[in-house]
Amino acid sequence: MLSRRAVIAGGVATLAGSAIAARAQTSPAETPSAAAAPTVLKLDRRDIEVNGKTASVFGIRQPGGAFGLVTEIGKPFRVRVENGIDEPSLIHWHGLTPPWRQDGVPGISGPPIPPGGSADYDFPLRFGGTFWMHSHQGLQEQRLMAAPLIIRDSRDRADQQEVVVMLADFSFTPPEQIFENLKKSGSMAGMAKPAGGGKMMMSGMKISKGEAAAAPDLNDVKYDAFLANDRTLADPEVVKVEPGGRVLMRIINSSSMSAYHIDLGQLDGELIAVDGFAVAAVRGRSFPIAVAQRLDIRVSIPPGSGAYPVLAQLEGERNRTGVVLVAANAPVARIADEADAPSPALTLDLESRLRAAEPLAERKADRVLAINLTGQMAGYVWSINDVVWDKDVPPLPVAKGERVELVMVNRTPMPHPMHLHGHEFQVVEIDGVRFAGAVRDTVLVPPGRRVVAAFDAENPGWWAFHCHLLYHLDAGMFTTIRYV
Ligand SMILES: [Cu+2]
Repeated sequence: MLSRRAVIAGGVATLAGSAIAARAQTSPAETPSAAAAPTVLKLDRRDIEVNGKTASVFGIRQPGGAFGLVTEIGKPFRVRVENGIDEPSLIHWHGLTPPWRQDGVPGISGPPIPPGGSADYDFPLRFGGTFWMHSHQGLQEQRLMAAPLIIRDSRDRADQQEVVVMLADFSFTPPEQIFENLKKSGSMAGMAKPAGGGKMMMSGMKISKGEAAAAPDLNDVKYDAFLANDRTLADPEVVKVEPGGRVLMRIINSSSMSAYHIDLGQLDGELIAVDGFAVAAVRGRSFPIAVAQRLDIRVSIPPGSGAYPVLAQLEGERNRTGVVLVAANAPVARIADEADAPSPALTLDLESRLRAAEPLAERKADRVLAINLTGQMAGYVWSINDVVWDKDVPPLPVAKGERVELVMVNRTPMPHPMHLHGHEFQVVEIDGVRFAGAVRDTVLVPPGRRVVAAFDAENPGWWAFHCHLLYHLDAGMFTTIRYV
């Protein structure tokens, strides 16, 4: 079944003439100069092995085989995406601030790329850090159409090794079937449970903070495996590191629906950036990561030989995945893919402690937008301000140059990681307490909580703003802002 967004996007492509439209994604003002050839990123199918079985998934690779892109600040983002799969696709540069026509959201920034077609991108990079790229077309992200996007900058150090860890949730069930099952089981859950109990929550219903925090609804989808760089703990990636050395872990949660607790085990870590943006360093051995977020964690490797698993445990469950850092050829013991005990749900405890290294300028909001996160498991209906997205929903009003505050209040029993396209925002309030929180692009809003994010409207265009849980966004927890 085609998803609603695929249908919308398909409509646009048909109107514009898909082959021409895909090439027209770069406006004349942004035409790549002849000076440097673009980096080619090819979308294709590939096989990986999961739980002893072969799985056909998507991938985003350069002709040499590298996944995604590593570039550096000062270079333009000059990329050609070639669609080598047998369906339309479009790639979003998660966390970057391109001109809106290059943002990679079908039906909003432009049409999808038809099979065999390509699209060119060329824009300046405003900042460095750990980002990622993923398909915004239909449910392709669940089939691993995602890759790292690393922009090196002056924060990176020559004496530090970098390890990129991409987390993903994996199912042998096709995503379209997962979505259908959610709609069916959601409606059955709705019939079986009284309103306000379990997964049945009418939108707009008031829930107290304590009540919601007591029993959040987690993990709609039961996955077959959790992957770190495409592998499970049965055969994890083993990375050689220097005894006594420093390692920057760039952790990217590319999962469709799953949040984790990063567990550094015996290693001391320092969280130095979230979603690419520097924060005042936070020391620790455990850090939460919601869907679509990134954590840059610097770890110190002890002297001598040793094997150091860096694990990601699914919130609310025992399942885990991860990689192993190995110094001086230490033997690597088999790590169980389940922890001894379930982990707690993610909270805002870390978020409320984060402080941006470079906060937005102090400024009163010119515009405050109420964003109620609404919906219900019955029928799997998810919405913003009780409106299920379709292309006719009017964009939220914003004017160029304004300081805008998004007041997000979660009126459902599920956590929602909210992502704004085209702008970095700053977390400036949690439940009435103002503070100069992290600058980032995705923030978790747990059930019953209120999170306020501020941004400056300095990148005119039409931008998506949505829950990053794939099936929530596809079900309609999605809206847009538009200004020129
Ligand atoms: Cu959601």
